[in-house]
Amino acid sequence: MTNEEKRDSFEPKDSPSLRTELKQEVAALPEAGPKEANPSALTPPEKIETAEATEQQVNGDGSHSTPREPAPKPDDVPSPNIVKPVPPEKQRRFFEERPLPAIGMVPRVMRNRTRREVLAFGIGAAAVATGAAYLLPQNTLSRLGVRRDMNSRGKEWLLNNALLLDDDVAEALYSNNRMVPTYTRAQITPIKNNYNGVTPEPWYISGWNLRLDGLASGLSVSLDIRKLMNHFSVHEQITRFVCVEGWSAIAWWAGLRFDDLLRAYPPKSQAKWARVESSVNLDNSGSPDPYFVSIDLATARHPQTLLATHHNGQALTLEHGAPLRLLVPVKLGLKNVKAITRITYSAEEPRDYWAPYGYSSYDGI
Ligand SMILES: Nc1nc2c(c(=O)[nH]1)N[C@H]1C(S)=C(S)[C@@H](COP(=O)(O)O)O[C@H]1N2
Ligand SMILES: [Mo]
Repeated sequence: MTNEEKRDSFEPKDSPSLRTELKQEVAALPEAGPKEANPSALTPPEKIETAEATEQQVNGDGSHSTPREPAPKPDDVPSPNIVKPVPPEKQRRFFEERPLPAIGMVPRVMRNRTRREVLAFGIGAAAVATGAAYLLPQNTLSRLGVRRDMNSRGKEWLLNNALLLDDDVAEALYSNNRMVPTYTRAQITPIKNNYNGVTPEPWYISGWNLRLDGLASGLSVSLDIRKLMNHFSVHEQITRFVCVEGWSAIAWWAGLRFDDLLRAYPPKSQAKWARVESSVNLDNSGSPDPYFVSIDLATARHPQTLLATHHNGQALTLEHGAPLRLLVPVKLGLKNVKAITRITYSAEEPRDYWAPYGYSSYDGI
């Protein structure tokens, strides 16, 4: 069997309605004319050469921006039978969201930027005050309970804690009611395969199931894809996917809500976190390298957080995480675990694959 056949044979045979429906919707995608298929419409990230970018590359410390994830090339664009690149509509309605320019930024720059934006948000003023307390007027400082005559150790403590504080501020600002923008089909853009290591071969597909641990029942549950697709309603959404490396894509996903899974298989009462893992993940040389992230349960319950089974109307390809991936548009791409094999609920925040590389584990956008 070829990989293609294996993938096809794995798809549940008894959910024709969803599949036909999704296929039909794909057929409804507007045709891209020859001019529109021009790769220039694919908005490749602009290369920004900053001192920091150079430093990051020279260090080559295995961090997120090293050659393990090469810059997107035109070849990374999915073949046109998956999704036809469609340029933004010529005339946008006034209130419609404009696409953000894709800007290449190294992770560190991006992290700082995210922080700055969080801080600029208003409540973030408290975090700014923590970092630069000695610049603020005395009455503001007193309100914050900070004495102006701080010694340098005090300042150092505040600066160190400012970094942690803005994750907290971001978390405090988080709301399950705040939706990320959704887009029209005409705004869909190509999305690259961003497996940091080697894309896994389809060997795991036929025996795949999702294991759940940390449940209220105290049991381990294994669900196959048929069960997941038949027992939960399907939600679809076209949302922006943002990678910390500085590219983003507008993509159309469908799958079940993480929230529905949580309701059907409730976690133990103390649980506040989910560890979402792909045990079939490979490193660059093809050796096993499990990929895992922490997701707080509030984020997991967000209505736009999906366990996606489909992309652009078709079952997920290996490149995008067949048969089930996390789609969490309120978080950076790196939290969107592909080829999930296991979800474990816990009271304490679990470890995150990227934490040793200096990433915040919050990774909100
Ligand atoms: N299993 C697994 N999931 C993963 C990754 C990975 O290396 N392995 N990379 C993450 C990163 S950094 C990004 S940006 C997205 C990319 O998703 P895509 O390949 O579908 O574009 O997947 C995320 N999920
Ligand atoms: Mo990423």
